[in-house]
Amino acid sequence: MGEACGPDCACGAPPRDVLSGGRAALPLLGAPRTGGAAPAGRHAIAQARIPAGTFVMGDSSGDENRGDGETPRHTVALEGYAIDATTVTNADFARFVEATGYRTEAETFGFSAVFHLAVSAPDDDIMGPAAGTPWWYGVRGADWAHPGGSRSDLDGLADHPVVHVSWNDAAAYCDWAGRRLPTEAEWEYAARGGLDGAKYPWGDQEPDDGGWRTNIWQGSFPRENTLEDGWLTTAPVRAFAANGYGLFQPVGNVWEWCADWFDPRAYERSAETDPRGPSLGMARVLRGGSYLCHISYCNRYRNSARSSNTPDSSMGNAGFRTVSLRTENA
Ligand SMILES: [Ca+2]
Ligand SMILES: [Ca+2]
Ligand SMILES: [Cu+2]
Repeated sequence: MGEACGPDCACGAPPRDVLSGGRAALPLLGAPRTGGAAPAGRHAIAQARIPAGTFVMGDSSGDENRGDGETPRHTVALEGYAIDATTVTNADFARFVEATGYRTEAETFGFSAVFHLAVSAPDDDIMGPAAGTPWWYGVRGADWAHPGGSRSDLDGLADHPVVHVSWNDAAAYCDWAGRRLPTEAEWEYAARGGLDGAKYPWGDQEPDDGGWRTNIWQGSFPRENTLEDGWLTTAPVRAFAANGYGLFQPVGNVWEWCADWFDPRAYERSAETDPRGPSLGMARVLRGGSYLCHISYCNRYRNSARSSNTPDSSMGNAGFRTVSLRTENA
């Protein structure tokens, strides 16, 4: 069960300054980030074409987490766009780093958030459990290439989602690749796969109905995972069937950064056409839930579920997918 985490607690990691014990986290010196100056990169991810159209955004099933602002439901119209069929993989992100020398914020700050059962690091690297969510540890040396800490690597994980990337890191990848992050509305419209008002990308059946349909948690959170879906942490990005638009695992596996600032009241004043969220904020939107979602404490493996974190935060269960630039929209 949820231990110190209440019913409104999401399975994302706490913000970076909470992980570092409530002190403002400072970047290590001598760690300049690059990425903008390199020539545009090759973005190799297969695309799903999303047709122009109108949909009802927000919770239709009554399962909303009220504090997250999944309602009021409202009608949204979007132009067509192309979205990555999968989240950006470790292999994709490695091409970006190799081409640009980019250093992620997990590297420049020197730590990232790792789920306790996924830590692979000497004790000295472990900064201690996070207040309120003791299954999250700040781990020095954890980054996209060392997802469990300094004793881990990417062996066998080339086709898994890149994780430990902050919103700022995701935006840097997009700049290089000639892409952008989806707006929250674009993300939800694509996740729905053409099934209006459904709870999940595949419809209204529960995720274990007829075999597991995505990668979440089974068993007793946060200690015992019975692995019925096959995966403790990340799964390969194509491990489960795609939705009606061809998107793999929009819900489950890893949280996905969106372009928008997060505000739980954003839907009360949303634009009807191509909404882009609040103009200011403290945290960016995360969508889709993760391998840590479980019905007992975080049911955010749903189309309308919302969460957020600060733009410099990173964790082992959040990544991103990208969309075409607006000038390229068909
Ligand atoms: Ca799982
Ligand atoms: Ca996902
Ligand atoms: Cu969750």
